[in-house]
Amino acid sequence: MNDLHAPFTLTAENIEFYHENGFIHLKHVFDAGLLLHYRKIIEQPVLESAVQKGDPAERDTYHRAFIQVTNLWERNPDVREFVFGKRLARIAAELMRVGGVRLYHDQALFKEPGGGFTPWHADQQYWPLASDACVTAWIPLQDTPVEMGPIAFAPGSHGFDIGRDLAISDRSEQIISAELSELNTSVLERPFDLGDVSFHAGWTLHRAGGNNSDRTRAVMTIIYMDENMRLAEELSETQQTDREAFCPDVTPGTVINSPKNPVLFSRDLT
Ligand SMILES: O=C(O)CCC(=O)C(=O)O
Repeated sequence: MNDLHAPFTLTAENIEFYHENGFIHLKHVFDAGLLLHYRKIIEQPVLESAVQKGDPAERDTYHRAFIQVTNLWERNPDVREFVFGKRLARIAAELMRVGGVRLYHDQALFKEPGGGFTPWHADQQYWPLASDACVTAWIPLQDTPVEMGPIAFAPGSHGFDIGRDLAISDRSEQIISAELSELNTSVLERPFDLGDVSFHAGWTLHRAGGNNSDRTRAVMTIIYMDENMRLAEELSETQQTDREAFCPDVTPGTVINSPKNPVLFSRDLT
């Protein structure tokens, strides 16, 4: 369990890479056995949700891409222990060069066997956050070769003003992929070994291929934000929905410190 909390050494090059590219894929962040233990706990509610969603072939592109269950930490004390782990939270703070981080929310993303691709998008358009100091840890719960649909990134795209108003859909896939091709941007799609974790910034463009295997691609994500993050003053309809779900009763312009947004790691930077 110490592995959940003990510091992971990030180099200055790692932090520089994150700022330049808007993401980083870190090797061997966790022991495989630890993640297999948590997979058993996390998959229960996700599999129940998959049954309720019915036949993937009859869903739209978004719902064919993955089964999504949010804030599992509120349902299960063992998931809470995982999500409250200090190792990932410290990495998030160090990558963003902030003193500490709060939880925005967690989210399991399970791609079923034969599950569809995840269209190009940027996460932050959904989030009611006043700054871009937010990051998602993407934690696969098995080895994830390319045929299972690992997350893929457009390096440097956190600096592009592309598709920032597009919800995850066939349209976001078409428009963003066309604009990235026009800019000759490379796409980084790499296999993940169990224990690898990637971190991507709120505005980084990313997608994932379909799951062309006969196994479920189980992934847990944790979204962190600067501990001083404020609720944006003006919210789109989508951001309003997210605000009600993930930081209710927070006043626009004030620090997002609802009970759903605990500080998970903090250090003195002075
Ligand atoms: O896991 C996926 O298919 C997509 C992941 C994603 O969009 C995210 O974590 O922000």
